[in-house]
Amino acid sequence: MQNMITDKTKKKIFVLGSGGTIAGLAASPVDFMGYTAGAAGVDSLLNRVPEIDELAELETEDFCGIASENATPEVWLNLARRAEQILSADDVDGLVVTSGTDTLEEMAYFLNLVLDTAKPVVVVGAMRPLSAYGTDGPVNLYNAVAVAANPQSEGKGVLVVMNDTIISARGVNKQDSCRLNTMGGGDFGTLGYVVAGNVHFSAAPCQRHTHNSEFRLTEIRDLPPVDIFYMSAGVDARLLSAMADLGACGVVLAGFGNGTFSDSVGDQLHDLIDEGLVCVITSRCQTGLVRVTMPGLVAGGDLSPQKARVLLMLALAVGKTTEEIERCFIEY
Ligand code: DAS
Repeated sequence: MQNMITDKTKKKIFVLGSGGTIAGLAASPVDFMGYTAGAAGVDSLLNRVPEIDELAELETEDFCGIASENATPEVWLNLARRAEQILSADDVDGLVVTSGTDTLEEMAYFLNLVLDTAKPVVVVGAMRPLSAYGTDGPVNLYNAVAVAANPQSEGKGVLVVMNDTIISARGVNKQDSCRLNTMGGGDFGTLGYVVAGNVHFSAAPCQRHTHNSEFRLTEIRDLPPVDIFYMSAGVDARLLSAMADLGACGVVLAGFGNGTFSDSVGDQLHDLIDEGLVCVITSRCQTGLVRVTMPGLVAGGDLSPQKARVLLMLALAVGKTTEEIERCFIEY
């Protein structure tokens, strides 16, 4: 379903599909779990909300049709390269990426760090498959296009739109396993609302992103392995050295509270740092700031463990020193 007549009074928004529940299909409209993620193409999503054509001139492409629990850093890299190609076209005013929700926050933050653009980029998902009663996908997509076509969205970095809410890629996190309001922004991630296509911003991101980022795709061949070590009472610290043995170039520690960990984990961290691995300390807590709790560690600030992993992979990919990585965790 495309506009046959190009209406130049409208922005041109490109919709790139990457799978997920938003494109999920199940045999029954009351089956919210047993669906095939990514089974429907972007055009069939658009056909479910024909009014979307009034918002913008649309062009579509199905990039991939995966469940995002199977997304990898390589998928992010390839999708980012395609996105940057699309955004480089003079007649494209913005980009919407449809995605699964399980790793949406990591992919959105990665795009936020590497896309060299000031054009609006909006990532959108859904919690109910396209085939379900009350599916949230079509309205989320309608709202995502409205945000991408809105001049106020320019220069704000990658945005996530779900459940009538506009959230920064840096601040967004999936908070609920199954409900429509799953995407939260923590303390500083929620930037505004979009209700039935009506966009209202109340905040803007502070950290560096997109056109103001130093990370450029042309300098990134691949993303080195970085693992997350999740603290729990009595956890076996040897798992950390196992990560190094399996080739991790860096480790993100999801510490307790303000970044604490057991003595045995501390001893292992010392060994990893001596072996040349970069270790970033974050917290299991949903919000709050983490400072360095042991010399040699890099403070993860208020980034979640999974977001810190994205930033550390990028920094290592372009050969940043530990001191430069400390700066990156302050600026991004
Ligand atoms: N199937 C999961 C995914 O693709 C859930 C979802 O998309 O919402 O991330």
